[in-house]
Amino acid sequence: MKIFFSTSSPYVRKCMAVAHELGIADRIEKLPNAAHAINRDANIVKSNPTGQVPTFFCGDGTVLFDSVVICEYLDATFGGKLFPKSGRERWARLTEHAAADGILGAALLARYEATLRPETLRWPDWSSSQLKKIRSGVEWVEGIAESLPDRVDIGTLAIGCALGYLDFRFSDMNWRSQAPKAADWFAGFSQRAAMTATAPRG
Ligand SMILES: N[C@@H](CCC(=O)N[C@@H](CS)C(=O)NCC(=O)O)C(=O)O
Repeated sequence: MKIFFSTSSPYVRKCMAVAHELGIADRIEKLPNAAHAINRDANIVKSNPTGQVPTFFCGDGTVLFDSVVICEYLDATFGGKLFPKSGRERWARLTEHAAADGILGAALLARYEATLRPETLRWPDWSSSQLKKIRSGVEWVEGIAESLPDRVDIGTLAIGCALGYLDFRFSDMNWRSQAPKAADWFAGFSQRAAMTATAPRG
């Protein structure tokens, strides 16, 4: 198995954290690439029309994207313990996954605005609206924080990666002051081997 990888991508991190929890991370070869929202990497585009990381090669010719699909594929193929199979538990965990990815989507857009868009073309209302989305996502996580302890599943892994990305790229936001219960949970969860092994860099 192979993955177009990045040490700074929270979506790649989520896939690799899932792989670590399933005990198969060392079976995934990390492929270098130059994923970039403006200067797209044609080599990724050959396999994934979005040109984004993560892009995953199953080893039998199948290519998977995006991270939501890759995470569920890994779990279904190598253990089946991180995604509940059916019922309310499943929808709850998938909704947590979506909330975490919602935080990340807004965070990435805000970052691109601040780092990629030429300064003269920047639109402050755009950035502040993405920051509001991040904040309402964090508030949502705080609302379910009492359900997080003692769970290792796609919901907690995705939320852990999203909060970790805020620490990595948006430390000025001080999300912990807005979400003290989630912060307490995150302090412990981020010490899991799957989280320390995938901590963002770059
Ligand atoms: N929805 C995608 C998002 C992936 C994504 O945004 N990846 C970023 C890196 S964190 C990327 O490849 N950016 C380059 C681009 O957008 O072209 C997923 O869940 O995998």
